[in-house]
Amino acid sequence: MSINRKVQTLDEFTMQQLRDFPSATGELSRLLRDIGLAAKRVNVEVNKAGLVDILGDAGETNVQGEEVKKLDVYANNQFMGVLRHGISCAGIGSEEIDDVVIFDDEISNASKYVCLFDPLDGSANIDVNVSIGTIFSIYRRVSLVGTPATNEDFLQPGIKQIAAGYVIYGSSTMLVYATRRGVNGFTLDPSIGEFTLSHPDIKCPETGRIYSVNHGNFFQYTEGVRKYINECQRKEKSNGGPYTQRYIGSMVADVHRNLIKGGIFMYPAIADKPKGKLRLMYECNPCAFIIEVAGGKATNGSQRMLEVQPTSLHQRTPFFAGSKKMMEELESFTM
Ligand code: AHM
Ligand code: MG
Repeated sequence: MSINRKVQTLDEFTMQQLRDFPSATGELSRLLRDIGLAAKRVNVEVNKAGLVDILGDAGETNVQGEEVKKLDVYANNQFMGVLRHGISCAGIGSEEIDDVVIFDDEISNASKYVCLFDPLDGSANIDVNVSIGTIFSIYRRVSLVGTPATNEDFLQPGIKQIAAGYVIYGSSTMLVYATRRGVNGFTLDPSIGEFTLSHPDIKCPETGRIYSVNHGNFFQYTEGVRKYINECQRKEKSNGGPYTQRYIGSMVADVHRNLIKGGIFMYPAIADKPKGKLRLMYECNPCAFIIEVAGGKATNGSQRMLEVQPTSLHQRTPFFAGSKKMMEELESFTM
């Protein structure tokens, strides 16, 4: 059997990147490999979710006061377990866990990174066979390597991310991650069980025709946001309009589509969620980082998302992200 040398796996890709930086230790590559491994395990369970008795509520509420589905718990445990047993992560913060988990053993204390993740985003879509995802974010510790990680290591503004990415469990399973050098997408090839480079050097189109927002909340949005949505609907054909509304309810899927095709994603503040619904550390910052590296823009409505100084692990924020020109168009109505 001939080997297709054009196919580059996630491991091969990260190793190759390492070669360009002979002084690099390989810790980030190992961390990404660990995340890829956990993603593959979660993917297996997500794919058979309709078959086995893993659906339904686990009978717990998470720290946000929301119902926890069994797959959320499974995904959380997989990511936490793989990172704990790996050698490249000093601790984690998870949307499913109240406080950070500091691994505090000799090997973990010697690693320079901490990781934050939303193990399974789009929980409302789990039991209806709609795409869901995992989102992750990697920071370099500010505490001394060799000692246990601290809370401060996690509460860093998004601009400090070393890498961020997501896994989308959809019609195919993809892992997309960004470092400052670029955004690359890998599709899971089930025949060899490896993520393979399928979308090298992703760039977010400068403009697009898709706007993604929960229309049901329309009358709760600020006047500026409502005016912008009206503008999306009224745009003249000669001006690329009218735009198309697409909203899956799994941020990873919405952001991924808009990243590839061009578009804007919005989750503004609403009456009963005055700070928005999405979490700064687990959802918005990683997506903002990816979108920015790909050439797009991301804000909380008044400030660049990545510059927001976090004050608590689970804090929520309004979120707007996407193609640069569409974001500027939005800002002309809201800022
Ligand atoms: P989750 O973390 O409970 O899954 O919630 C986050 C999800 C996002 O993926 C999605 O964009 C949003 O919630 C949808 O919320 P809504 O149904 O209010 O539009
Ligand atoms: Mg989530």
